[in-house]
Amino acid sequence: MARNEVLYQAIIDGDRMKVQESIQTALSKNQDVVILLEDSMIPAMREMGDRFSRSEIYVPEMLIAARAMQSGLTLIEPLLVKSAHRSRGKVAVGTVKGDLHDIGKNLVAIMLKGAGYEVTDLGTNCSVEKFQSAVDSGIRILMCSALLTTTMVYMKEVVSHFKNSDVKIIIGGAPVTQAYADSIGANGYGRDANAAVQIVEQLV
Ligand code: B1M
Repeated sequence: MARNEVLYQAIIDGDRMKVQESIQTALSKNQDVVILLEDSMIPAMREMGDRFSRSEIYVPEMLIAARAMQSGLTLIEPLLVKSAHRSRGKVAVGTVKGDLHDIGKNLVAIMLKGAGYEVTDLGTNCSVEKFQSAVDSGIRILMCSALLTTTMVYMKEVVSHFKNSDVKIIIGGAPVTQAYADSIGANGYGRDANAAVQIVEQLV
């Protein structure tokens, strides 16, 4: 399906109302919600990153676009989370210490809920202690997200902390790669939110 230009532009413009309107219009025409997400919403955020790299926009514009994106995600979440009758297991998701990016992490949480997992969202800026608190509550699968090259290194600390335990750690985020996951001894790497769910299924 071609990109939904109205939705794409509304995220870039940070126009929350228009984001919601265009999603509703698309859904009323039976357009696929996953395609809207992958072909229009995520590319809009990528475009904002490219503009930021070229110094055409600054942090406030990125933030406004992120809020518009999040308002769209909130609207489509119930459609992505199909009703699961029985819990398939518990996982915790969090963006690592020093990192405030949460859209990718939220998407991972939504997809996991959709696949029937009970998800504890630890939020952003998660220290080892925060991940430990999830483990103390009985969770054995931790999902760590990072969007900055400066914060992805913290994942190594999380992995080291749980090294001699039965806790499984899956990592992901734009700068993260399978090679990095292997190098720090993580149990899995997800290229995107769907891949993250597949890795959890394999571990469970
Ligand atoms: Co920031 N930012 N940002 N930013 N930001 C990036 C990441 C950047 C690439 C932009 C750029 O320069 N082109 C750049 C990082 C460069 C680098 O490290 N190499 C950057 C920078 C530099 C910064 C600041 C340092 C800017 C500054 O202050 N000077 C600052 C850092 C703040 C901090 O965290 N301490 C900053 C701040 C912000 C905002 C707050 C303004 C805002 C975030 C708002 C929010 O999240 N609530 C923001 C935004 C919006 C972006 C971009 C434009 C978009 C990120 C996004 O939401 N993408 C981003 C550019 C880009 O990504 N191209 C950028 C959409 C989202 C769906 O994708 O999160 O990648 P993503 O998630 C994907 C996959 O990565 C994967 O699944 C998702 C798709 O299904 N995934 C996982 C993610 N987590 C996973 C976990 C898994 C598995 C898969 O398993 C556990």
